[in-house]
Amino acid sequence: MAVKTFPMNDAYVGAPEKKYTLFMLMLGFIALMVGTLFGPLQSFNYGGLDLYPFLKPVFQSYYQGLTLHGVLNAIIFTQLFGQAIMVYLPARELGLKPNMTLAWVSFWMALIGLLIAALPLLGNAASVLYTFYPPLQAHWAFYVGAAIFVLSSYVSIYLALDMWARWKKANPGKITPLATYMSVTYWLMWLLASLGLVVEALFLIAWSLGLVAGVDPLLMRTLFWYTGHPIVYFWLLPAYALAYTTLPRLAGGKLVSDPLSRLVFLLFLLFSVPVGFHHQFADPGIAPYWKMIHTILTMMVAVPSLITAFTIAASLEVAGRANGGKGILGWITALPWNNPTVLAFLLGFLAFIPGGAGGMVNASFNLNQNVHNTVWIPGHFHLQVGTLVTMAAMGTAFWLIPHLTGKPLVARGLALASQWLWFLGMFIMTFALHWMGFLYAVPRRSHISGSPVAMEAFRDSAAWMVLNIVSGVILLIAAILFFYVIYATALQSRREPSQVMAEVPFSEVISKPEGSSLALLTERVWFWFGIAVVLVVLAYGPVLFQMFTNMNPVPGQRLW
Ligand code: HAS
Ligand code: CU
Repeated sequence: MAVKTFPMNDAYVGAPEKKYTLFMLMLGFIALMVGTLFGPLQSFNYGGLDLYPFLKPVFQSYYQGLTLHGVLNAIIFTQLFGQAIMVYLPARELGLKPNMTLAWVSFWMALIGLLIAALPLLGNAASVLYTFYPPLQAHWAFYVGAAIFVLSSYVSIYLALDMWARWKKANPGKITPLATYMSVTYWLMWLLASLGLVVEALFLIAWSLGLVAGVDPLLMRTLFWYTGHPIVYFWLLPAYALAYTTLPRLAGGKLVSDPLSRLVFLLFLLFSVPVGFHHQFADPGIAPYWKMIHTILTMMVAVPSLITAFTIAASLEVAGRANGGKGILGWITALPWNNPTVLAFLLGFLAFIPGGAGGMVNASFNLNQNVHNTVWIPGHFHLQVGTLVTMAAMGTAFWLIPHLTGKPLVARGLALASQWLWFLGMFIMTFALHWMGFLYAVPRRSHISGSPVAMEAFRDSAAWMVLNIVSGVILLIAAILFFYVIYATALQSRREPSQVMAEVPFSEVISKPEGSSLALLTERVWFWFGIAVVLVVLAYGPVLFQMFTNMNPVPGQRLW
């Protein structure tokens, strides 16, 4: 009888992509950990409690803390998570290895870019917040580091497309497997979406090096939001891909429809980009009809999320009924709430419902006037990226780290507690922020706790402010529990063969792609990519042309 031997001390023999994925993932979680530590300081600020004076001389100001919080959480962590998941899922699904040399190139570019950008950030020479609106001007190293970091994602685009092309060649005429389809459309969307940031980075680098005397703030804002809206789907779609391809199985059921799931990713490819003016409703210099066109296109890009709400809820119902759930709502209690991964997704999606509804308010041209630049907006996006995306990443880490390392999850109870607390903390905080913004117009990105005048002006919102303090404490505890669990898991010396052999828990599907005309239609990826490019040219071309030919350059300022 053949005996199966197992290399106990090297989980990566034959699967070097596991090591790459682990490194990307853990670098992302380190960024998230540092960024998250500044979170409670922000919520305390909106609770009227200013702890920043105690952090001197290490950290200089609220704005430095806010920049670190935004850059590390929203730009660094999210991209690294995408680079881990959206390369690893297709590799496993297709049974192919990514080009490992380039995979490591992307890791080192990300790390080096991050370190270069970190120096001015930590030295308070780049406290320009994560949107870096000129005329605020950071040290050149911040822009150069950020550019190298973002360019590392281009290597990931190549990795995914290369695996897809190899598979296509070996399987002519076949429909691309689902996770790979999601990865391909995701990376193509990012290829198109990132162009704004790349062009803006060229201007900002030249400006900060003194090669040009000024840049046009409106043009820079427009280039930023060209990327800045679709970037939110760049953060979201790895969470969606995991929700489609693994959550139904983890919950004990099946994905209801493969073709419908493809359609979702195709719609994101088409509509993610030509919508950026919904961040610029208050900006002068863009005619209202262009803003209205972007409002309509924004409503289009909510459609794939509404389809997702249907498909994921239906798949969860299948799971709940398979687990013995009866009646109209009995399937919900029959879901495996005691599985920390499933729990994280369920709670994350629950938060995404009000977050999505708030997004529609923001996108409605005229309603936006009531909430723009108030703390309603951070309330909105902490439900979206701070809750769903982050919880999907945390929940996935609970099976992925054991899968990659062969080391079993430690302290499962604490893992569960971390997710309940994270959800509770985010829910309380975002609830308070929405009302403070809506009822009292409390401004976002403002060091109100450091200003007696502001505290007096917003006295009426004191009850909501208390909730911010409470949520900051809860979130801090949640973060400590979560990071303890993942580091204790990854750093232990125990490995279990069963964990290393475990497959990615890909879901089975009920409605398959074979024979589906919808699936065939979505398979023409390059055609759809071409349509996406045309949409972008139509929605942005004339406005950008006008801006590029009427620039009003201004010199840089350092206001902090
Ligand atoms: Fe947003 C501002 C509009 C989605 C992130 N957004 C922001 C900012 C960020 C952000 C970071 O139109 C601030 C930028 C800054 O610094 O200035 N957003 C939208 C719209 C959507 C949307 C229409 N946003 C997101 C996502 C984000 C994100 C996703 C991150 C990941 N947003 C705006 C607008 C602004 C804005 C304006 C500018 C405001 C201003 O004035 O500055 C839509 O994509 C939302 C669609 C979502 C839905 C929800 C579907 C529900 C689902 C859950 C199903 C539940 C299940 C649970 C399955 C329609 C999928 C079952 C559970 C059981 C227990 C059974
Ligand atoms: Cu947006």
